[in-house]
Amino acid sequence: MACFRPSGYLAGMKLFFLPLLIVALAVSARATVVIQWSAVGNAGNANDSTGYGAVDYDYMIGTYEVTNAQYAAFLNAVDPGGTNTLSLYNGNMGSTARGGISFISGNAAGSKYQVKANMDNKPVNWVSWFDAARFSNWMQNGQGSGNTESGSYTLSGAMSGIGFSRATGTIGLPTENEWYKAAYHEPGGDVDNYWLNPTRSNTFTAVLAAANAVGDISNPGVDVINWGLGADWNSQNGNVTTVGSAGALAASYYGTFDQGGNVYELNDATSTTLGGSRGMRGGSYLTTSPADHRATLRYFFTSYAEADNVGFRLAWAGVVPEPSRTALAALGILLVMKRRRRVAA
Ligand SMILES: [Ca+2]
Ligand SMILES: [Ca+2]
Ligand SMILES: [Ca+2]
Repeated sequence: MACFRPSGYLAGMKLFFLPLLIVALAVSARATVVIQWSAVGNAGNANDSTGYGAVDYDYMIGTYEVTNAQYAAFLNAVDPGGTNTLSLYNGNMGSTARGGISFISGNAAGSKYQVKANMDNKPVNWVSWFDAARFSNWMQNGQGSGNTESGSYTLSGAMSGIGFSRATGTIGLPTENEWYKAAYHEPGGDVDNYWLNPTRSNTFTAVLAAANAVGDISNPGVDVINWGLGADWNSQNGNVTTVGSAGALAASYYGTFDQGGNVYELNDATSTTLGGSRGMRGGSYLTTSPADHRATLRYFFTSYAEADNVGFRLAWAGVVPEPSRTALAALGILLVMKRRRRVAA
C-alpha cells in the first residue's frame, strides 16, 4: 500500500515535489511503478441523463491509461523467469507494431520483458480484464514480489468469468460510474453538468489527433482525441499515442487524459453477454465513429479477451487518506490552477 499512497497527490503536485520523487526513485533499485492520480471530488453528484455518473464518495482515478513501461515492470516483477503461467503477456505485444513489450528469453531473470523503442509511455494493450485485475492486486500488495491473486480481487488462479469484485478501499479497475464521472462530469460546466466528450466539449466530431514520428500527438489542443485512425506513425495507419500528449486543453474537468480514444478502457461493470463480459468505454485510435468516445455509448468485452485497442486505467476508491498539511497547501494551489484553466477553456 505504501507504494501508491504517497503518489496519491502527484497529479497536481509533481511540479512541487519532483525533486523528492527523483530522490525516492534513485534509492530504489527495482523499477517502481508510480501512478499519477487525479482526485475526483463533488461526492453526491446526480446521474447524467444516460443513467451513469453518480458517485457518493471522493476517489482517485489514474490521470493516464496504464502504460507499457508500467506493465513491463509488473511482468518482470511477477514473472522474472518468463514462464507466463498466468498469461499476463500476450505474444502480440511483441509481434505486432502497436504492441509495446518484447519478450527476450535470453535476458537475465527479471528483465526478460522489454519495452520497445518509443512505446514506454504508450498505453498497454493486448491485456484482458484479468490482467488488469492482477496488476491491481500487485499494486495493492506493494509491488515487488506482491502476489497477483488476492488483495483487491480474489482471483485464486481464475482466468475467466465475471464473479470478481474489488474489495472496498483498494486499488483496481474503476466502477463504470467512477470512470464516467471522471470523464464527463463538470459541475457548472455544460447546462446539465455533463459533457458528451471527455474533453469538456459537446462537439460531435472531436478534433482528430495527428502524431509525430515517435507517437506524440502533434496537434495538442482543445477537444483533441486519438480516434479515427488519424495518428499515423511507425508505418501504421492509426496507432496508439503517448498518454497525455493531447495536452491540458483536451483533459477532463478532473484532469484525466485520453478517456476519449487511444485505447478503450475496461471497467468493473459486468454482463453475461459474450460469455461473461466486463464494461468498456471511451473509444480508441481505431474507432471511426465519434460516437464511441461519447457519454452515450457503453460497451462490453469478454472478460478474458484481448485486443490492440483495449487497455485500462486504475481507480482508488474508498476513503481518501487525509493529506498532510503541506499536501493540503499544494492541493489548494492545484484547485486555483484548475479554476483558471476552466475560465481559459
Ligand atoms: Ca493476458
Ligand atoms: Ca450535457
Ligand atoms: Ca482511452
